[in-house]
Amino acid sequence: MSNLLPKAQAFALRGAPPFHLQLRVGLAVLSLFLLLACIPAALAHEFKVGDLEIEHPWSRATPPGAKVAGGYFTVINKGSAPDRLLSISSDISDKAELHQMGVKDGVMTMRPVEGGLEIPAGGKVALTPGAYHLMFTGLKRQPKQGEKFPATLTFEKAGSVKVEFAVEGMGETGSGDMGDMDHAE
Ligand SMILES: [Cu+2]
Repeated sequence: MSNLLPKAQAFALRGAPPFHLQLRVGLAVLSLFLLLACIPAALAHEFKVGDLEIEHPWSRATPPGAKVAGGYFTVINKGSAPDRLLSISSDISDKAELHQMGVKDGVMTMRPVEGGLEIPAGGKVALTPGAYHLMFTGLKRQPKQGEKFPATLTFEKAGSVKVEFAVEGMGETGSGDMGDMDHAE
């Protein structure tokens, strides 16, 4: 009895935590490590340039022989001045154009956006099927589901940024289907 107490005190003074605590800390560190290891593949599909964040660029697999593919993402402007998406380029196609969907005389049409697409200060613009979108025209090959292909977006103020478009399934339509739309090349 008189021996146990000084030992316990000495133990406490050395500051070594009890074994079950060490185990818990060890497990916490391990699970944090595993969590961080998994994030880049699953979630971190986001790109930054200047005050802009480009979230989840995605495209769609295309049938053999298709000459166009859509491109979609969201741009968030955290700055206090508007910016403008001016151009897009990618090795996957000859050209990439900014398109705008609209209804003219009851018919859905799309036309190129002239002068770039404004990203308002403190605001965001979503490029989605059925609204503003990118059109990769003159495809050199078919994007395949599950792959990512690189592209470069150029903004008036923020400059250029390399992004990767994640290719989703052919049936992926987002908020509206434009699979039957005729795309001028
Ligand atoms: Cu289009």
